[in-house]
Amino acid sequence: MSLGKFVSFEGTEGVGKTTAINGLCERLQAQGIEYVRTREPGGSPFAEQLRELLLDTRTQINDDTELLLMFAARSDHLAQVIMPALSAGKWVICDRFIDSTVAYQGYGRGFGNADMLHKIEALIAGFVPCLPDITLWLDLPVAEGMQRAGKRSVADRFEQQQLDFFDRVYQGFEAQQQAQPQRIQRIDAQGEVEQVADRIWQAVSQQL
Ligand code: T5A
Repeated sequence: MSLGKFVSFEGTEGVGKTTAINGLCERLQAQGIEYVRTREPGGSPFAEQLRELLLDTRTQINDDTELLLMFAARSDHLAQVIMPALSAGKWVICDRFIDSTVAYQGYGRGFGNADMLHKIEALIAGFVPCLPDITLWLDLPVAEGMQRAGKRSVADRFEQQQLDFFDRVYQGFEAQQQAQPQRIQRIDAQGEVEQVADRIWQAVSQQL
């Protein structure tokens, strides 16, 4: 059985993941590569229900509950969508995955102390045996991403956080990239859409 490739996109708010994924999907299609495009939190019917709750500004939950709901959504998404697609030889292009949990819940929510991060890592190892083959971290200054995102959307529960929260999230992505440079490739997300798309294609086409 030939497995497809698992590609995830990461970054702080509004860095251009959706736009970059559009570009990658066009190129995969041109190469005749079958893929499934998905996202987190969400991606399966049940996980999409959890996404609505997680992003809803009226939701009042503590940080532990938020973390567990992220894992619950991921567990269903993996079982219902990601694993079946990879097993069928399709590529999976996922907007956010495990690195967002470490960055947002681990660093952003302040679970950043070694003890708590260790517990998060243990959860990751236990619940998510499936890591992406390649992760593209779109690196853009936090303020620039916020400006891009702010142009077109109403703030969700995460986007309502203060700037220092997103600074910590950024540090989380940076630390993970440094710790796992083979899997997590840093992509400069500044510049024109086409320039960013070319950088991504250069990284992804090495997997072909
Ligand atoms: N979360 C998620 C956790 O806390 N823990 C977890 O474990 C997971 C999985 C999900 C939220 O959940 C949190 C993180 C998030 O807060 P999301 O839908 O992924 O939410 O949220 P965002 O990252 O905010 O996604 P956005 O859709 O808002 O942003 P994108 O997809 O990064 O950016 P995109 O492509 O929509 O672009 C934003 C704007 O910039 C323009 C686009 O046209 C658009 O207007 N743009 C550019 N402009 C200039 N130059 C470029 N190169 C541009 N590229 C795009």
